[in-house]
Amino acid sequence: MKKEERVVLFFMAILVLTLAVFNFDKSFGVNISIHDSDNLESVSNKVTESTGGSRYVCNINSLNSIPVQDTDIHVCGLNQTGCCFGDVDGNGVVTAGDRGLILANFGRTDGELICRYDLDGNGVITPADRGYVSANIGFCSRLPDYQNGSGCRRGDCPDTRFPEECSVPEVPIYQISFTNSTGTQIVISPSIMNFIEEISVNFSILNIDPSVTYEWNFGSCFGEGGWSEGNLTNYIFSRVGTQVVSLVARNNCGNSVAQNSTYNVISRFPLTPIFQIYRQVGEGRNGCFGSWTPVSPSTSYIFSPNENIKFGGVTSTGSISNATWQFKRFNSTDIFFADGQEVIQGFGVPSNYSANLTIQRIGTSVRNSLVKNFIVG
Ligand SMILES: [Ca+2]
Ligand SMILES: [Ca+2]
Repeated sequence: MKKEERVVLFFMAILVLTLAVFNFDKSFGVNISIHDSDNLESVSNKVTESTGGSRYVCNINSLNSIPVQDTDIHVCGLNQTGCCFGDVDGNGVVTAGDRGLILANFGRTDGELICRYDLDGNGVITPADRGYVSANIGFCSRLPDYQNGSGCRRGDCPDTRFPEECSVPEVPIYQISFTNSTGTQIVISPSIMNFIEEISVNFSILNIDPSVTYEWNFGSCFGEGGWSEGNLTNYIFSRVGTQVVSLVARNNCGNSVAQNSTYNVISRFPLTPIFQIYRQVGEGRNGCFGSWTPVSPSTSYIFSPNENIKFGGVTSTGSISNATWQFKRFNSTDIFFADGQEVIQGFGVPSNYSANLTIQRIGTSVRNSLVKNFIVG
């Protein structure tokens, strides 16, 4: 099929799905009956998972395991232990003894130590911090914001004394489109999660982060193996049914966001039941039926009682979820059922019969049927 034809078909299908007015199934022969006019239901199943870190937040109360019992950060326990600015040993009072702990930690860079002993909030533990103890001896002042769990420092947020641990990539948002015959990109509505098979579908990240790599995996392998990298890619879905598009965004420190989205891939052909009736040729061996030859109405479908007859519907088109057969004997309540696109059946009672093949479209209750008559006698 030429590219232009594919594009036209694709565009037509989008119209069908968008407007829900025109229905492919209404354009077929007299033997086809339509039981329902539902369209394919959309699939929009997205699952997102992420891995990654954040920035250390200095919280003296939590370091001292003291529950906050009030919105006032100053009231953090019945005995208020740990709440007084400068009481670095947490014994409830600010004394000269607290200076010793600061001295013991001069120059240390661990986040928790900076939190406890960097009393002037400049990011390093130096002799200057001891001066804040001296100035608060005998008092119980509120903790400054750079010690009270606010994550800020003197009103500036975040508290940049603590390095940012590697962040998690933003959840990627992508657009789905295809290119029409004039080279114009046609964006597919996000609410329509159906693709037409054998059409090249474009995926492009909208919130591109240059420091992030994007890896795509497509449910059914095709071409380059069903995967791709980059913020812009395309894929041809070649298998009808439900398929998953998985997108992983990973930054240079290895944190990632993975997102799986499920879509319907629908046949580019309308739902059309087609079947042939076959006569067995010769005798089969080893449990096999032997070979078959198609019979045509011009030679009449006449079979012997109990003769094996093959009803082959594998050439039916469309997004088929299942195929069922009903064989009825004329002027009788006898009815035989069978499942599958191809069945082999014999009939003992000489009579006229009808074979009815019904196929159903994936994800819907849309069914189309084809009936042919044959004779056993
Ligand atoms: Ca103390
Ligand atoms: Ca300091």
